Amino acid sequence: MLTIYSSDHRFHHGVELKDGAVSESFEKPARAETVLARVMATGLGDVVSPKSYDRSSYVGAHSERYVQFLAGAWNEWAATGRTCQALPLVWPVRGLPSTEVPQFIDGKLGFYSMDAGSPINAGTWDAVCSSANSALTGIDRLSGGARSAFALCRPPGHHAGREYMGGYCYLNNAAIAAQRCIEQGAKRVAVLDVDFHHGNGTQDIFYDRSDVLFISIHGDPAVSFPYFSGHADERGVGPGEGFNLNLPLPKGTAMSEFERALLQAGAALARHAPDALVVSLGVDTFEGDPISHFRLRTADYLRVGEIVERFGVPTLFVMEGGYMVDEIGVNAVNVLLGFEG
Ligand code: SP5
Ligand code: ZN
Repeated sequence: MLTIYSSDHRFHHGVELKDGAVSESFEKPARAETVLARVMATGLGDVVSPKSYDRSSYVGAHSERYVQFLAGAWNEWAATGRTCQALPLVWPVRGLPSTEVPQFIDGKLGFYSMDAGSPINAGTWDAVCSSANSALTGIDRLSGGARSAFALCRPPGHHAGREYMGGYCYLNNAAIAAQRCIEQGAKRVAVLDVDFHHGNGTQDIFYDRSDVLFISIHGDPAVSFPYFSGHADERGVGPGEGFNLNLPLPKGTAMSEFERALLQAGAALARHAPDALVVSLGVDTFEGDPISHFRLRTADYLRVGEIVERFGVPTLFVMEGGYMVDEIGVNAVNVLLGFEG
């Protein structure tokens, strides 16, 4: 299987607020390096750099004004004299009346985010583009006839909605790839999200559409991030009704229950009969993950890949979360090796 990877991800590295203090983000450069090292060590296949794409390729999944905001956010922040990372600290929640975009960067950061989990520094935009471009290059390989590809994206994307960042995500790499697939003529696409966290951003982007089926298996939002989406009764709206499938699972879920959900996802996928499948591949379902609550083991990831292969659809794997840095390489690549058979 071909891997698409850019070392430009290193330009992005941030902090997060945890237990009342600022510390290095769990979402750090070593994550992608570990996965790449494992791709090479196992001889999974060639590794290529992403092609470059115009930023208009991100519009569709995202709004034009959000893409513009992201591209310019660091410069607007730095123009105020600050050299620290940019983080939002105020949000337009229920009850606050204004829906206008603020003129000042501190207000814009809140307007275009869901949490304080996506810091922006001088290199963030370049890294974010390289990540989205990896997914775009991957989907173009599928259009060119490949049966599968692996976009080793960093930063991840599935928490980023049409007009917001959050949860370590900025551009929704999987959604951008799925959207391109449709624009290039596919009638139906599916996104299957197996990251521990609900893919709220991908859901947001495709919620009113019937051409892109979104399925997410994740920790029950009653007790897990992102808390405000991912319930089973979120099924899509308007023409999109019935094309959003959430499969929340309790804390402590191990492979037997996870596998049952995967097979349920497979049945829904078969009914949709997509031309292509994008898998949002998070491995924070691992038993040792520092921020999540499932109990998958290293060998289970081979089985996940095997099951996805049996769906019989050309598949682009897009890297999402996974924070036990010593293990994410083996676990992510096990999915790909399981798929290869
Ligand atoms: C892409 C992705 O996996 N994003 C996840 C973002 C999660 N952000 C909030 C995590 C809060 C978890 N707090 C648990 C602390 C355990 N010591
Ligand atoms: Zn996650």
